[in-house]
Amino acid sequence: MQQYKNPVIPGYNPDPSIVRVGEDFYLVTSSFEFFPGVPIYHSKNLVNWELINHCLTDEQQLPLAKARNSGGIFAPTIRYHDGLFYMITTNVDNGGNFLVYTDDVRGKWSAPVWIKHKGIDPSLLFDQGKVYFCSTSLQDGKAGIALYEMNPQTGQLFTQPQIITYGSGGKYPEAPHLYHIGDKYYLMIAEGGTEYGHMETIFRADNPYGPFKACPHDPILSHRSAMGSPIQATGHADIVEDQNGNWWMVFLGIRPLEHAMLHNLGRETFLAPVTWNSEGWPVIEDAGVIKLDMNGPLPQPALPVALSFEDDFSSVVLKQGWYQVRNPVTHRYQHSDMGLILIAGDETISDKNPTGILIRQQAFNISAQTELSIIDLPESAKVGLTAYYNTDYHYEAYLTRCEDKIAVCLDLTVHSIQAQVACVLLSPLKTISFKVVADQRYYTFYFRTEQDWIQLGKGSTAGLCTEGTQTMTFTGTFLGIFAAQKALVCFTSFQAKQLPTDYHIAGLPLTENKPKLIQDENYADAPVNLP
Ligand code: 6LW
Repeated sequence: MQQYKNPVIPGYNPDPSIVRVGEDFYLVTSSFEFFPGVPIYHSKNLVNWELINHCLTDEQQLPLAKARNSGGIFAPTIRYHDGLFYMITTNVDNGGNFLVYTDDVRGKWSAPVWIKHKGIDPSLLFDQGKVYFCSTSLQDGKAGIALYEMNPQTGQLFTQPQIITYGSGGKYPEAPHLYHIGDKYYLMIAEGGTEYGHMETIFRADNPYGPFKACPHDPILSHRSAMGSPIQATGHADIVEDQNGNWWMVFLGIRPLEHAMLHNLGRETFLAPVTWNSEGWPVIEDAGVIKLDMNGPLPQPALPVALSFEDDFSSVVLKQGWYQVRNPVTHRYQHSDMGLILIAGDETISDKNPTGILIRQQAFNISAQTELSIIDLPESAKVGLTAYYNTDYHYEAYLTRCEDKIAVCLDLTVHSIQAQVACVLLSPLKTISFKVVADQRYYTFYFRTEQDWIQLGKGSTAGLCTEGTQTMTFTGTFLGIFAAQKALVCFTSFQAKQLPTDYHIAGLPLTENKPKLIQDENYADAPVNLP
């Protein structure tokens, strides 16, 4: 038995689905309005996961122009059969259910194969020469799980939809996966909705069409009664047997802020060992409640995890891990020997298609910094660093030109409220660096024109949390760089690194949001030189 830490894939990585091929595990998560779509993670030990590719990497596979905030790509399922990987998902704003496939999981996936079924959370079972497709279904206003037989190469559905369960009574029966284990068919679903009442339930039958009987100790996983737990909203799971015959469950969960039932990191991917009781039903930990520190018979030893990301933009292609909001306008991004050039149009960062690249925030205590050099900064143009949730929730420190003077400013946007909380005039300059330090209370922004970082101001972490958004959202916070309103800029570096959990900046209260020297442990001896 080895120890490991949850979540195994931190940051916004919801609706995980997993498959094993030999000694390799592949896991996909949903991606909503972000490009590229459906990230693919690889692991040998189920704990250390590397982002290796995406299933959806072009506009034909991933039309996002019409995608709402937290619209676009919902939950995916990955399966492997006869040398081919299949990924099936739903574009809820353009086309509905579709699958793509490939014989090289690290390569290009096929064009979309569309499937005529209205529902979400599609899944596949390859079984005894047949291919079963199941998904949520609303019949006569009643939510259930529908099953079909299909041809995965054409998307053709051979049979009429058969409702195989309405669930165990929880709202939103969804995220179905059908498994043929031993001489039984197991149907596992999520119920309760992807909030604090979330749960995972399982049913069993002698054939794929049922009748399905519920597991006597359902829900097999739920934190709905574990109020004190630092983990909440667990559910939407998939299971896999490892090469040693041990079973594992991956599922989503959230880590609310210590001081509020709010989460800014999104729904993350968690792992739990599965044991089978004498009646042949799965059992997860202590009555379906899991912990941050876990033990299990990992297929290979766990390695230390270092959450950091670095890019000197020397590569001609964007590094895995960078995301854009909806389909990128490719001519706005140019690789050069100096770095990554962003060529903004008239759009702002609140636009549906801002010019910028983002990485997932994977830890509460994290810092990100970037260095940039100005090529052209017309009046009102903006370039800088952002903590970004979606078009309506983002904080950014940026360089701009107002009345022909150069200034660094901090804007906070929450709902339809946009406030400029700091603005400092600077002498003309060519390069500048920005930094943001995040913790459970604040995103604190800094700028540097010479040796010392100067604190610009803060935005509250609570303002970038899923529970507070004005529409239902499913994503999490990103950190990244942007250019807006005709700015022409070259970013020369970007680094993000996890900070010690006890890392804390002796900060000024939010109300005093104007630039002032703040001593923090890293810059204890920094002299003040405000312009
Ligand atoms: C996912 C579904 C869900 O497809 O949210 O609330 C959707 N439940 O299972 C997006 O994550």
